[in-house]
Amino acid sequence: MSFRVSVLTLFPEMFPGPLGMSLAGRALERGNWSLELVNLRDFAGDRHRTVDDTPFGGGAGMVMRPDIVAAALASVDDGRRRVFLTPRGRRLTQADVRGFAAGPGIVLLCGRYEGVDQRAIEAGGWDEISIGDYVLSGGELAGQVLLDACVRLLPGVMGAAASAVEESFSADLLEYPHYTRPADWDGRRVPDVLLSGNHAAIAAWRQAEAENTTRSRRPDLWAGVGKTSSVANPAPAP
Ligand code: 9D3
Repeated sequence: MSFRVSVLTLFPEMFPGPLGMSLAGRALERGNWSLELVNLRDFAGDRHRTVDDTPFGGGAGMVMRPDIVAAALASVDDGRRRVFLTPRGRRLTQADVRGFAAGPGIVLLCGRYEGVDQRAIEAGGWDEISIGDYVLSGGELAGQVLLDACVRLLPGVMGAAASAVEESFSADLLEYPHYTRPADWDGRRVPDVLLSGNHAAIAAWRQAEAENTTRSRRPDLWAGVGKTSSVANPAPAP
């Protein structure tokens, strides 16, 4: 029972891209997930394989035709969640990712041009998702970000130890800082507490660091945590 991904795109050569390497790549080879690429241009009816047209009402740029998008979706549709990557979408969260990864798979639509005809988005039941407030050239990289986040959660991909850690630490705090050898690097010393062997003190220091960093860098996350510090704050944020 492998996670099935279908991607509708004008640039199928962009896949698997980085998803063919490392953790996601090994998972793809092992069959934890599968990747089907659908070239939207294959659903054009004319000699020039046209997939876009000028916007009704005027304005710059081109719009992807609804009949092309609908035909491409019909060629893969089997009840999986449908996600359209678009700057107009709601922001992707880890909760969304968990939901996608828990299902049988996902159909992605990667937009190009100024957008996709709104009727195709509504008729197809597409969930509209953005990965953040910056402008990309198209939906393909955003789709790869979403898939990377999903694939690492699939059963058997990360290994039991890492998965258990993942579950117990939900993403409500930023991580504490990490250090390794050498203990003194160019006069920059690792915090003494980490060399002390006092595991309770180390745990308290890490918790305080995580809380201070979250409070100063991500007040939005900190507000969501809905608690004040569980310990005194011996480690001020940098
Ligand atoms: C000139 C008007 N543009 C709005 C700022 C339109 C537009 C910009 C970028 C239309 C499409 C795109 C391409 N971006 C995506 O397809 C996209 C995206 C993104 O740009 N940022 C964050 N998430 C995503 S998901 C898909």
